[in-house]
Amino acid sequence: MIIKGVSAKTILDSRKEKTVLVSVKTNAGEFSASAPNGKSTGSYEKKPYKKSLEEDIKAIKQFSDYFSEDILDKFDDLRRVEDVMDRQIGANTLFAFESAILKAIAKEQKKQVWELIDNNAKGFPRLVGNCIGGGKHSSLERKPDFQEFLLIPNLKNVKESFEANKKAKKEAEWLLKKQDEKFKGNKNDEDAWATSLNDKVVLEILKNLKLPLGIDVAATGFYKRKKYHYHNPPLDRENEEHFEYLCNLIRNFNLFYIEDPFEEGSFEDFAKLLKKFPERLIVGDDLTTTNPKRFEKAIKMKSINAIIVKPNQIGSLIEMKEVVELAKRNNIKIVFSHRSGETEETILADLAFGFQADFFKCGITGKEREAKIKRLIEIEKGLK
Ligand code: 2PG
Ligand code: MG
Repeated sequence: MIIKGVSAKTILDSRKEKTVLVSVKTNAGEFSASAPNGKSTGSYEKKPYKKSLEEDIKAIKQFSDYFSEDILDKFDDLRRVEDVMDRQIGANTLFAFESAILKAIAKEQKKQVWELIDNNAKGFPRLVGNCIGGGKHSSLERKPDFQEFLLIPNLKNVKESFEANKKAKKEAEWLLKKQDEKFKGNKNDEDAWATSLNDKVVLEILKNLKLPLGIDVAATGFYKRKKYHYHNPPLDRENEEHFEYLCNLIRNFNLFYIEDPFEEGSFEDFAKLLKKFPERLIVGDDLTTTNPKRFEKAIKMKSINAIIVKPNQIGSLIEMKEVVELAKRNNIKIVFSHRSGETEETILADLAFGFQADFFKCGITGKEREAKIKRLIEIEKGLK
């Protein structure tokens, strides 16, 4: 496949914030891909744009005919693109560019994107769906301190799990209406229910749904000057108190999945929690930011047994692949994940399936998130 031209433009994400869409022209036609935006971003994420979105758009156009002599025909050929582009554009633009290239290669070879990664892929990831939200993703004044309350069905296939999550989310709406007098069906950034109830009451409600439960504490979001500052109810917890509080919740609500339980620098606290609960998933997101260096440290310190993979945290799909390979070598579960500001881009499903992720964290409802889950179901159907 040969790139004959590259262009980029601004589009809006599900939060109506600007993001980038990159298009490549090739013999097989024109292919586009867009990048999402995070809000509770880890400080070790790569910058989404080198200077600004607008500057990235200008920069990428300057390379419009740069690759016209280069034949790109497999996933690892992205390395050649990165050797040139890495210093010119930010992570969002690089991810969108590389995704558009993968679509073009796949089309030319009459393949699907996931087949460029692993022809023999078969196992499908388990869905992780955000049902109720608080923290930075909720605009309510009173809200849970944790960012996400997640449903993680363990059913026969993706389709059934998707149906189960949608049904459970409806049931949660009804339960919220009974318990939260202010609740009128409000939604948060990820189309999860936005409630004014606190963490414990939310977990009490979700216990009724009879599905495996998880939380994304996104603890960096409420950590300042060595304390975790809870608002609902207001209480500043020292490290040790926060640790004990989480241990109690994990036991009482039988939490199966715990993402970012501590702020992003707390490799030791993660390790302590994992030691205590080796049979649960202790998941790194802001801790590891899809960065091989951060991940190596987490492996060395035995901080986590699962890692979030968000391609636009790092931009480079080659480095993302390194993260996936490190995870597989060290027996760490892989969770491919959306961002809170999403587009209708579906390549995340192909990447998750191609790289044989264990989990796919992508909300439950909302057209941007459903598009990705539906793409995964389409792959599943195609394999039958
Ligand atoms: C997270 C994500 C997605 P954001 O913390 O896991 O749910 O949020 O995209 O805002 O970083
Ligand atoms: Mg997270």
